[in-house]
Amino acid sequence: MPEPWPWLTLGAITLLGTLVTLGLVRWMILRPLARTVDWIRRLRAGERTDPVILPKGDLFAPLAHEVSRLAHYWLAARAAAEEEARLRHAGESRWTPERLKEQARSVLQGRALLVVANREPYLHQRQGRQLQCVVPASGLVTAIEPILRACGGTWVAHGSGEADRETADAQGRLRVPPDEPAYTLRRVWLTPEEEGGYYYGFSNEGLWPLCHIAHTRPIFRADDWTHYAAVNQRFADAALDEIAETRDPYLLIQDYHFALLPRLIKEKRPDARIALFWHIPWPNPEAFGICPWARELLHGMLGADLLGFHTQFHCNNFLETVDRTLECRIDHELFAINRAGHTAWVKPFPISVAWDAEAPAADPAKTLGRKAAALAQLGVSAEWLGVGVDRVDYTKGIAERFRAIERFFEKYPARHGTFTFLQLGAPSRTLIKRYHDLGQELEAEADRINRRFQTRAWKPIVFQHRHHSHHDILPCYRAADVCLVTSLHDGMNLVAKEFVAARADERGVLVLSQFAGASRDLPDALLVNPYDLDQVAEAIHYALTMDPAEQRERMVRMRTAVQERNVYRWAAELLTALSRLRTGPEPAPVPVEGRG
Ligand code: ADQ
Repeated sequence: MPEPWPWLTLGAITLLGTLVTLGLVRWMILRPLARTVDWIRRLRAGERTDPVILPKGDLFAPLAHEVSRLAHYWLAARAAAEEEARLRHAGESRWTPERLKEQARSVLQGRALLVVANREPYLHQRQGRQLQCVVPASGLVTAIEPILRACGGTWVAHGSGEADRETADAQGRLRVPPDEPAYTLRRVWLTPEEEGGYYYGFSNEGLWPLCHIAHTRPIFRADDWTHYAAVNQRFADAALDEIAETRDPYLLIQDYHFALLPRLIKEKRPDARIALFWHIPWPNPEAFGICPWARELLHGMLGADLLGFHTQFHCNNFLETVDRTLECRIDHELFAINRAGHTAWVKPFPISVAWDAEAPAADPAKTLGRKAAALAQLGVSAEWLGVGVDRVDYTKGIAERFRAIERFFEKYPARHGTFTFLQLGAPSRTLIKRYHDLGQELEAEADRINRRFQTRAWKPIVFQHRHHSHHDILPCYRAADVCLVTSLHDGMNLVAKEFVAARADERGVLVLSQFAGASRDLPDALLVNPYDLDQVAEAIHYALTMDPAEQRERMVRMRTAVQERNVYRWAAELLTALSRLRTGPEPAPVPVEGRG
């Protein structure tokens, strides 16, 4: 008879093993599966619920991660569909990223789309040993990206990030956005001399002051022009390379950096539909005429099928400038310019900002708390808060704004100690002396005015001379009683519209320069001439004492305007107008028998 012990031991071990295995299966497989199934069921039932997060190293963690991502996209798609349905039901015609995507798809019908802009939508920087992908704060990226995300395509831009080369292939290409690749970014490499001549020189010391009437003399150097023309050719080569395998591609070219590009591309690819959008003002013919290369610039631009500006006034100036400078046939009724058999159509497209349809209506009572927190953070004690947000640029009228605030305190001594103005100023183009000096000038001007009026607990102006994220800027917009936009000249000015979009509490007053394109879209702002310091000072006083009902009425009307004409509508209208143009040679007139 064998001893019973070994059998008993074996039996016990087997039982224990089975129990442990069952426990493990239950703990590691069945439990997470049951949680995931329950979560998916609740999602399907329309409950908003947090995703299942499994501990690192868990067998199902990668699966749960992927399912969570899938659910995230599904939720976003459902929210968009619900929003679309809601808008259709309400008979509204609000533009959303989803609606833009649909429109872009139906316009393009599978044809290639190419965007050319100096600024890239993603740039790579080094942070210690790590590479960091940065999305520059830019209205252009907000406007154009949804189209490329929806339809694919290519964005050609100057590769300006310090780690850009390491993250692109030999042709300078990479797929973006990094976490959800949808389109190609093609980076064009420039030498420091090329960048100096094309970007800092001709574009920003020449064309920028030429197009803005801000009393800063443009500087035109022959070397800069040579670089400008050569870099335009470099971008044209890259664009032609990208559309080589396609038929009837669409090109959206952005801004004054690329005036020569439309012609360079059209000559090689007459089948391409080309739009050039000019983001800055167009001056009158006399002002533009001082540019030694005025004819070349206009000839280059007229290679486009569609030329877009922010306002009708800029379109009028452009037509008149062409009329006085080049030999061509102009249809003043249709805003069409025919030069050597090719027609370019000129049209206004007022750019705007994104509109967050999800943002809940804010409680005005909370605005007071926000303002108190903002003032405490600035270390001042005051009753009212004003805000200004700009790139430090002489066209933005920041020095004039500071002097108008000084005038306000001269005129209204009772307001000393009660109003503080916060100026966020992002350093910009600092390699150009005029811009470098302006930063210092503004700091000195703020100090001078502060010394005149400040007390121990209060000062009139807080100037924060650095870049801020949109996350930092938003609370300032929301806390302010008044926002000052006093550009001496501005194509549109997105800050004015950002301020309005941020005021879900329907409070706050916008003081806006009559020389900014935005003044056409926002007549309910307090419109001022920024050179008239007394008028701006009075506008500040009026804003701070405005009856809350009037404040609300004005803000509600401005919010409706920005919501209806948001940036998605801008992009959709540009693309749709381009698709509807008749391109190619003009049709011959109907022949009449017997007439030669
Ligand atoms: P910009 O002259 O750059 O654009 P603007 O329209 O005012 O001017 O837009 C500036 C953007 O930069 C805004 O989104 C703003 O929030 C951001 N910004 C400003 N100050 C900042 C700071 N301190 N830190 C971080 N971000 C800051 C050109 C034309 C305009 C035209 C736009 C779009 O000159 O007239 O409206 O293009 O076409």
